[in-house]
Amino acid sequence: MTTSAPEPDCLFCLIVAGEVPSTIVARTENVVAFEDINPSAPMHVLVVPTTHHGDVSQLAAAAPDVLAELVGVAEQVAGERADGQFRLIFNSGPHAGQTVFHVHAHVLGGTQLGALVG
Ligand code: IU
Repeated sequence: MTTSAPEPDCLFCLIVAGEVPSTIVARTENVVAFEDINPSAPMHVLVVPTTHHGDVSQLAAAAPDVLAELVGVAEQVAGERADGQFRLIFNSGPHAGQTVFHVHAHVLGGTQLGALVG
Protein backbone atom coordinates (compact mmCIF):
# COMPACT_ATOMS: atom_id res chain seq x y z
CA MET A 1 0.00 0.00 0.00
CA THR A 2 1.18 3.53 -0.77
CA THR A 3 -0.06 6.52 1.19
CA SER A 4 1.46 9.87 1.98
CA ALA A 5 -0.19 10.05 5.40
CA PRO A 6 1.27 8.07 8.30
CA GLU A 7 -0.42 4.74 8.93
CA PRO A 8 -1.52 4.69 12.59
CA ASP A 9 -0.61 1.04 13.10
CA CYS A 10 2.68 1.12 11.19
CA LEU A 11 5.73 0.78 13.42
CA PHE A 12 8.05 2.56 11.00
CA CYS A 13 5.59 5.44 10.46
CA LEU A 14 5.60 5.83 14.26
CA ILE A 15 9.43 5.76 14.35
CA VAL A 16 9.57 8.38 11.57
CA ALA A 17 7.15 10.54 13.59
CA GLY A 18 9.23 10.12 16.76
CA GLU A 19 6.31 8.41 18.52
CA VAL A 20 8.27 5.18 18.99
CA PRO A 21 11.86 5.58 20.19
CA SER A 22 14.73 4.57 17.95
CA THR A 23 18.38 5.45 17.44
CA ILE A 24 18.26 7.67 14.38
CA VAL A 25 21.57 7.93 12.54
CA ALA A 26 20.60 10.03 9.50
CA ARG A 27 17.63 12.00 8.27
CA THR A 28 16.93 13.82 5.01
CA GLU A 29 13.76 15.46 3.74
CA ASN A 30 12.29 12.14 2.58
CA VAL A 31 14.28 9.41 4.34
CA VAL A 32 15.13 8.32 7.90
CA ALA A 33 17.87 5.87 8.91
CA PHE A 34 17.92 4.18 12.31
CA GLU A 35 19.67 1.27 13.99
CA ASP A 36 18.01 -2.14 13.73
CA ILE A 37 17.09 -3.33 17.25
CA ASN A 38 18.31 -6.85 16.46
CA PRO A 39 21.49 -6.31 14.46
CA SER A 40 22.82 -9.01 12.14
CA ALA A 41 26.17 -7.27 11.52
CA PRO A 42 28.34 -4.64 13.24
CA MET A 43 26.56 -2.09 11.07
CA HIS A 44 22.87 -2.86 10.65
CA VAL A 45 20.85 0.21 9.87
CA LEU A 46 17.35 0.42 8.40
CA VAL A 47 16.60 3.19 5.91
CA VAL A 48 12.95 4.05 5.32
CA PRO A 49 11.03 6.68 3.39
CA THR A 50 9.08 9.12 5.54
CA THR A 51 5.95 8.31 3.53
CA HIS A 52 4.25 4.92 3.78
CA HIS A 53 4.86 2.39 0.99
CA GLY A 54 4.42 -1.30 1.59
CA ASP A 55 7.46 -2.60 -0.22
CA VAL A 56 10.27 -1.57 -2.54
CA SER A 57 8.25 -2.16 -5.70
CA GLN A 58 5.51 0.16 -4.50
CA LEU A 59 8.11 2.80 -3.59
CA ALA A 60 9.80 2.47 -6.99
CA ALA A 61 6.47 2.93 -8.76
CA ALA A 62 5.24 5.82 -6.61
CA ALA A 63 8.42 7.76 -5.89
CA PRO A 64 11.57 6.59 -7.70
CA ASP A 65 13.39 9.75 -6.67
CA VAL A 66 12.85 8.82 -3.01
CA LEU A 67 14.21 5.32 -3.68
CA ALA A 68 17.34 6.91 -5.14
CA GLU A 69 17.56 9.20 -2.09
CA LEU A 70 17.26 6.16 0.16
CA VAL A 71 20.18 4.44 -1.60
CA GLY A 72 22.22 7.63 -1.22
CA VAL A 73 21.54 7.72 2.50
CA ALA A 74 22.55 4.06 2.78
CA GLU A 75 25.86 4.90 1.11
CA GLN A 76 26.35 7.89 3.41
CA VAL A 77 25.66 5.82 6.52
CA ALA A 78 28.06 3.08 5.37
CA GLY A 79 30.74 5.73 4.87
CA GLU A 80 30.22 7.09 8.38
CA ARG A 81 29.75 3.82 10.29
CA ALA A 82 31.80 1.30 8.29
CA ASP A 83 34.29 1.34 5.43
CA GLY A 84 31.85 2.59 2.82
CA GLN A 85 31.07 -0.92 1.65
CA PHE A 86 27.65 -2.34 2.36
CA ARG A 87 25.02 -4.90 1.54
CA LEU A 88 21.56 -3.52 0.81
CA ILE A 89 18.61 -5.87 1.31
CA PHE A 90 14.93 -5.26 0.69
CA ASN A 91 12.81 -8.15 1.87
CA SER A 92 9.64 -7.99 -0.23
CA GLY A 93 6.77 -10.14 0.98
CA PRO A 94 6.40 -12.61 3.83
CA HIS A 95 8.08 -15.46 1.96
CA ALA A 96 11.15 -13.25 1.56
CA GLY A 97 11.16 -12.55 5.30
CA GLN A 98 9.42 -9.17 5.34
CA THR A 99 7.80 -8.63 8.73
CA VAL A 100 7.28 -4.85 8.74
CA PHE A 101 5.23 -3.67 5.79
CA HIS A 102 6.70 -0.20 5.44
CA VAL A 103 9.51 -0.49 2.90
CA HIS A 104 12.95 -0.54 4.49
CA ALA A 105 16.45 -1.23 3.28
CA HIS A 106 18.70 -3.21 5.56
CA VAL A 107 22.18 -1.67 5.33
CA LEU A 108 24.67 -4.27 6.53
CA GLY A 109 28.42 -4.04 6.84
CA GLY A 110 31.36 -3.46 9.10
CA THR A 111 32.64 -7.00 8.67
CA GLN A 112 33.35 -9.52 5.93
CA LEU A 113 29.88 -10.73 4.99
CA GLY A 114 29.37 -14.24 3.68
CA ALA A 115 28.37 -14.81 0.09
CA LEU A 116 24.64 -15.20 -0.49
CA VAL A 117 24.88 -16.61 -4.01
CA GLY A 118 27.61 -17.87 -6.29
P1 IU B 1 12.10 -7.35 7.78
O1 IU B 1 12.89 -7.22 6.48
O2 IU B 1 10.69 -6.81 7.67
O3 IU B 1 12.13 -8.72 8.37
O4 IU B 1 12.87 -6.42 8.80
C1 IU B 1 12.29 -5.87 9.93
C2 IU B 1 13.42 -5.38 10.80
O5 IU B 1 12.91 -4.46 11.72
C3 IU B 1 14.10 -6.51 11.59
O6 IU B 1 15.48 -6.58 11.26
C4 IU B 1 13.89 -6.09 13.04
O7 IU B 1 14.99 -6.37 13.87
C5 IU B 1 13.66 -4.59 12.89
N1 IU B 1 12.91 -3.97 13.95
C6 IU B 1 13.39 -2.80 14.54
O8 IU B 1 14.44 -2.31 14.20
N2 IU B 1 12.65 -2.23 15.53
C7 IU B 1 11.48 -2.78 15.99
O9 IU B 1 10.86 -2.23 16.91
C8 IU B 1 11.02 -3.99 15.34
C9 IU B 1 11.73 -4.55 14.33
I1 IU B 1 9.22 -4.89 15.97
